[in-house]
Amino acid sequence: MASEKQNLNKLRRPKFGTGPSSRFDLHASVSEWLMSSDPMEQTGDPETGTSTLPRVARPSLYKVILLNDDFTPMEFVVAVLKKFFGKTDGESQRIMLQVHQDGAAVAGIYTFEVAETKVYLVNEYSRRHKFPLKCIMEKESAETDGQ
Ligand code: TYC
Repeated sequence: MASEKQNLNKLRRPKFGTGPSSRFDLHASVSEWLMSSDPMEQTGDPETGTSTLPRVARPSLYKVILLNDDFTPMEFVVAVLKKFFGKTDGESQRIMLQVHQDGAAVAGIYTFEVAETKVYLVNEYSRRHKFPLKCIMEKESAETDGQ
């Protein structure tokens, strides 16, 4: 009868791998390496409670701003706010009117790549519909936004 250890080995080793260079061993080394630099692992001094966890910077944020013009229909701007910025009908009406009255308004705040994509999609969508609606992005400034 097989010993307990032999039974355990049978369980751990998949059928396709036998020798030391098996896929199973490669898997084990890769997971070991991955976990060796786990940033979630508690380091530092447990006595003093001093943490040496790596500090992770918060990404910069960018305002996506819609600009006013004299030709784009109000309904088109409302539709853009709903389609590309996920705004409700009421919120879209409010933002559109703010752009109409003040010349510009923030449609949303995103990380760089998301903001860049929204700007591209909105400008392309407006161009294809032959409206001059323009969308720009601006880095959120620490001084002026009270952060
Ligand atoms: N000013 C436009 C009009 O009177 C409406 C408009 C609103 C256009 C917002 C652009 O981003 C805009 N038809």
